[in-house]
Amino acid sequence: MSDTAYQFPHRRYNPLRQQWVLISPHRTQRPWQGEVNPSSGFSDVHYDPTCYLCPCNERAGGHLNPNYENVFIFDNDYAALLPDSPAPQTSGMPELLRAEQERGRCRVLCFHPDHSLTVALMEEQDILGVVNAWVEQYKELSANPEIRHVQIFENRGAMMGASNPHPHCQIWATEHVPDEPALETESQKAYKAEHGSCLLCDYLKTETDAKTRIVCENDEFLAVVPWWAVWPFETLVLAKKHVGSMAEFSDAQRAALANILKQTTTRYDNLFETSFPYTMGFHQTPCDGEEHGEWHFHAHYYPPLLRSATVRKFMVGFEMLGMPQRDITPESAADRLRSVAAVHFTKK
Ligand code: H2U
Ligand code: ZN
Repeated sequence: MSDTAYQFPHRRYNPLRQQWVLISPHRTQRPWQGEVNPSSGFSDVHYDPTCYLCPCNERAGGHLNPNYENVFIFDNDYAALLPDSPAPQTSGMPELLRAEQERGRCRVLCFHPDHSLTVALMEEQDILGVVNAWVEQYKELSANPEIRHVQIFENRGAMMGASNPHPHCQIWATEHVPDEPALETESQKAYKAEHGSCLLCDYLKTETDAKTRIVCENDEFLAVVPWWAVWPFETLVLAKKHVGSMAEFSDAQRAALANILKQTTTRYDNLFETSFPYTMGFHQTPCDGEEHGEWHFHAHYYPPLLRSATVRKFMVGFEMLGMPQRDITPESAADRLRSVAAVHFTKK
């Protein structure tokens, strides 16, 4: 497809989610009289006595946080999953009303004792400490025979529903593989069976050759606005070597992951000179006891902002009832993320 063809509505295929996305580049021209969200500013509060994640503070249920100095991990006081929830009573129920037991664990991981920091503002060495903690958590939780999948994710900013600005992520370990990674497993397996190669290794090569959607990279990781991006400034961070999970990372890959996360979030912040909101998370090998040679480690960033720090994209209307749609092309989004400074604007 030539560059001019991108100017007209067309649809693109996402082979990981087996889903089409409608691209309507001209629609950003339309006037906006809808909601304008307050922009997410930066905090200069390093310790907040009312924050339930700051060191030495009290959490729900009277738990006291230690005076932690780097990362701090605890079981979520409002866990969505419990290790010992019993099977629901289903005998005699109509066939269409299915339910299953779902045991699991939910943890919260604080990245740093400083309440004001974000990944973009943290020192790379401290982000490496977070990466090491993720690896340990993934290893520990996936060794549990009742756990089939470990989802590590971060909700950043009030716009994405984060309940607290203190830098943290969540870890949900579940008895079943959730729908998104289950779909990606199926897609990667089917691709490997058909082509004899890895879907994301082949995609990585395609993007490296094309160059137009690359945002940033280092020796071990590549960040691109994927061909099939749904969110305006969505990025996909791909391991350059075929590796299924963090558990297999070398020291160089751990350090490089810390680096690419800082690079990506810095560019996000620089785009609208704001603390850029997003949901991000890692997709990696399920721990369901099966061989998963098809799995290729990656991270998805799903940020909601569209045209400024205050106007977000809504997934409503046609997108809820038909299919996802985007207004700016992935190529122009990548171009904009590439052209902002690589160094954080507040630290110039
Ligand atoms: P989010 O900002 O992504 O919502 O994560 C914060 C989590 O912290 C949330 O899942 C938990 C909430 O249940 N939490 C506690 O475990 N203890 C508390 O005292 C408050 C919040
Ligand atoms: Zn705090």
